[in-house]
Amino acid sequence: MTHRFYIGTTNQHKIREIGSILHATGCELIPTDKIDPEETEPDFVGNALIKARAYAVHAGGLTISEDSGLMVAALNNLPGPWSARFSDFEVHRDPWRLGAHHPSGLSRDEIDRKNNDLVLELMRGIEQPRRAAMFKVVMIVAAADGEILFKGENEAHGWIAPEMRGQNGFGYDPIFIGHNTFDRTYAELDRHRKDLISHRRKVLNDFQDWLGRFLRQP
Ligand code: ITT
Repeated sequence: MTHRFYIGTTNQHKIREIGSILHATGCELIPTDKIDPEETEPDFVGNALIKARAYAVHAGGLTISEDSGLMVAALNNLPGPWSARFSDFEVHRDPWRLGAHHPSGLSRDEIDRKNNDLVLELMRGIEQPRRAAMFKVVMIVAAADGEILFKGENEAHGWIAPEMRGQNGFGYDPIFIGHNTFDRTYAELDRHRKDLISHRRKVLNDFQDWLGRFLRQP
């Protein structure tokens, strides 16, 4: 039996990873229009709720959305919810915080590279064990009337690599070494390997538990 969900995101990499992880469960993902609602909250949950509601109401059916990002302990958990466009911000030290936002208009690939350069530069001189980091994700399923049916949070722990390595994946994958990836960055992993261990895989395990209960409802 096929279960159809709209997938509300502008990020093709998320669609590929979520689609690949859910493939065996009989879930089919239907891309929506890229309405790209403004993410105005200072946390992942708030922004995930904004996206899920906006996309579900727009699509008119059950919709999966997520907010995710990289949190680096030594940088006061930046880039955090600002991960996607981190290098468009001024970053202040002591305490670490974001300053003014200067939209660069760069493509996703270009800005991913600038984001990685910026994190590596900010981490210069910071040695292990102070390079700890994690990928965080909040995933939501919303109904066409905006009701929230599922909310899951999960994370994958690791640390920031000394330099960019690898060609696979997206975003911060070239600078993130998982605690279980034997010193390889996520971008050096075969995509199936990342799909087995990532924050997205973990939250989708929670999603599948919810889906089982949801489908058994009278
Ligand atoms: P939507 O909001 O349209 O879904 P987005 O890419 O802007 O797309 P987010 O606001 O959730 O999504 O930002 C997530 C950013 O966090 C993403 O652009 C990457 O820079 C980073 N990120 C999230 N998951 C990642 C992963 O698995 N590997 C590497 N970087 C990741």
